[in-house]
Amino acid sequence: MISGSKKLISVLSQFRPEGEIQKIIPILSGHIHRSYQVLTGESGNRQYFLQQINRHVFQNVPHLMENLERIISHLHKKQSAERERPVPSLIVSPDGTSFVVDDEGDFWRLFHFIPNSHVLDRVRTPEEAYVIGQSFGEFLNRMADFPAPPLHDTIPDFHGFGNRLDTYRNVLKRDAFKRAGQVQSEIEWIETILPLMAAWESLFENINIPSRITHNDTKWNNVLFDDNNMPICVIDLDTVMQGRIAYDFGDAVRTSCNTGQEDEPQLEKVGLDLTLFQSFTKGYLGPIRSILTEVELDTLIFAAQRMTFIIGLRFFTDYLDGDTYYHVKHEGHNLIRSRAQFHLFKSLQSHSQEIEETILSIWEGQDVPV
Ligand code: GN1
Ligand code: MG
Repeated sequence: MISGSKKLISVLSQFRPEGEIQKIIPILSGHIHRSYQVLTGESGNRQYFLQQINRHVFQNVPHLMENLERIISHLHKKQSAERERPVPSLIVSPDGTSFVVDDEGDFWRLFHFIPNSHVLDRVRTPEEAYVIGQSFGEFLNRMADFPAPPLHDTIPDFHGFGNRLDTYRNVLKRDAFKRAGQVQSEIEWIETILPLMAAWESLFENINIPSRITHNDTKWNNVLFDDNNMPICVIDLDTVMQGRIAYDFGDAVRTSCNTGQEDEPQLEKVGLDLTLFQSFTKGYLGPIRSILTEVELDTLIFAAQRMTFIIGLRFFTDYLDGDTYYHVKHEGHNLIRSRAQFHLFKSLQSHSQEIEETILSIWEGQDVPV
């Protein structure tokens, strides 16, 4: 029995997947695209991963897909040179393109679903934090010799603080949904943090931080695991472009080393888990030891605070703006997410000494438990 709309089936058939379509199962974990697992073949034993690309977030989908094809091809070459590990792979439609456009102008793509794979529902153990760190570190290492020409910026100035602040200020001024009145204490708190953020930004601009290809969306659920809970590969490659290691490290700490979920409403459950942080950092720094510069190392110390504030500000902005960017489960979801991020930011601030000591002692090779 097929569950799924006519639209999905018509899009899928343009890719000519092998076997008859048996089942289309929505996957609800991402905040941006619409994703589905597709089972085909007599017993539904062939699997695909279908995505409707969010074209409001990614405004030049042909550029995005050109990047993705080049990144996947690079990772495939690395994979055959190293150990045998699957990487995501795209299905090319019979007319030779890796995406199709439907009659409403929406873009779709189809991947092979990596068999027996899953993402964690959260990071619970130091071992998990370690291998997530290692996976993102290895990813950076593999992309370090990515050949010219440069990748397109799929979202311009994606992690730029000035950019995010300008958007916030404009949205707040407009207050189109009349929500600002209820969140005055957050608005006032944000103002108190801005000088610190501005100081970090001017440091970022004035020191010579190498710009390199980074993942830019290093959430723990962008690492795929096998049935033995071993990592398979890094997924969600849409924001892979020029960036800073601090963006990747900071966003991964924000998501993988939090005692609570990203949208935890009970703030007392949210905070930095130092044990997970130690293991994550140990896993992360290993594979990038040969490429990380001293200057980059210094930026890691405030990276988690910077990214947590920026993502919190993005959730908060989207709340004020009527929830148009992130998928939400209910009204107020973005506000809950932003409050959890701001709370985590405070926890990171209160642990800044331990964060610095952990990073430096792992870097200097002193033993820190996994
Ligand atoms: C989005 O696609 P997803 O859910 O992995 C967002 C990230 C945010 C994240 C917050 C393109 O990531 O920047 O950190 O939500 N991706 C984009 O959970 O905006
Ligand atoms: Mg994503």
